[in-house]
Amino acid sequence: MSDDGELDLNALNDEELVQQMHDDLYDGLKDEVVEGVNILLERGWAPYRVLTEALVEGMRIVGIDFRDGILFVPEVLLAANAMKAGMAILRPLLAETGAPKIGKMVIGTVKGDIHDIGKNLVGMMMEGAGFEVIDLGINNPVEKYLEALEEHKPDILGMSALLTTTMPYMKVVIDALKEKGIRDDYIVLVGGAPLNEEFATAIGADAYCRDAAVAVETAREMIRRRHNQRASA
Ligand code: B1M
Repeated sequence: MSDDGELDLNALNDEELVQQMHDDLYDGLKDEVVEGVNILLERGWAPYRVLTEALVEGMRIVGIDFRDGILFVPEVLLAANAMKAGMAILRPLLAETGAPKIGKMVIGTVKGDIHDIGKNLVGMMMEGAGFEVIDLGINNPVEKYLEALEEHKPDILGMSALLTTTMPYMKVVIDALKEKGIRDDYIVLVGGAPLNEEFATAIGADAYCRDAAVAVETAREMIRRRHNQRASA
């Protein structure tokens, strides 16, 4: 504690600091979360480690108490804002690989759904892995996806849904691609907490991505396979 009663984050060791950051995220204390991120980076932590151990883990705890009715929407919104402020610092660092572009992805959260933290994280990690990412934001109707595919001609279409009530909308989008005869022009990857592999298969997606790291691996592998197929055709 400093003289004015404020906790000095710099005085904490790494483990205590990460614990404190989980508490600060839970309490929606944006400035403190930002300070914690900066301190961990100054101490030599890799941006990805800060992201997963300090921020994503903190949000997981928020999610449990939201589910159990201990936290409510306004509090979770504050936590989400604090998380986003921390992510904003990490984003350029994660994207700073200098790697040549290996593909393009259009990504958006589906209609009726305003959750965007996971999608943003996937976008950040994909950029870091050398993909160009066009982010359509939240609450996207099928028309918005179709327009973006037409305009940007990506290799990959990514969709995110966090609600059991909005995840079926992914099928609406895939069915629209099929109707237009363009389904096979894109690799369709889906993700979000309530999804699983069976769901992805049932709606006709190419793969379910459990988290951002899996999204990157899957995208890389599928792009590689596509190139090989085209080369041998
Ligand atoms: Co919402 N919410 N929420 N919420 N919220 C959940 C999803 C919920 C599980 C909470 C709970 O009850 N435990 C629950 C859904 C229950 C269900 O459907 N079965 C829920 C609910 C009910 C609601 C409301 C209906 C609450 C209400 O109004 N009564 C409402 C709905 C609003 C709407 O969308 N229409 C609502 C609102 C909100 C806030 C606005 C307050 C806020 C969102 C703020 C924001 O995103 N800007 C919020 C939050 C923050 C959550 C929780 C707590 C955290 C979500 C999150 O950001 N996780 C969430 C609880 C939970 O998920 N445990 C919850 C961190 C993030 C890093 O993980 O998003 O899973 P995640 O993303 C991961 C993977 O899933 C994957 O990679 C990401 C990174 O590793 N992934 C992809 C995600 N998208 C991908 C796309 C890909 C690939 C991988 O494409 C290729």
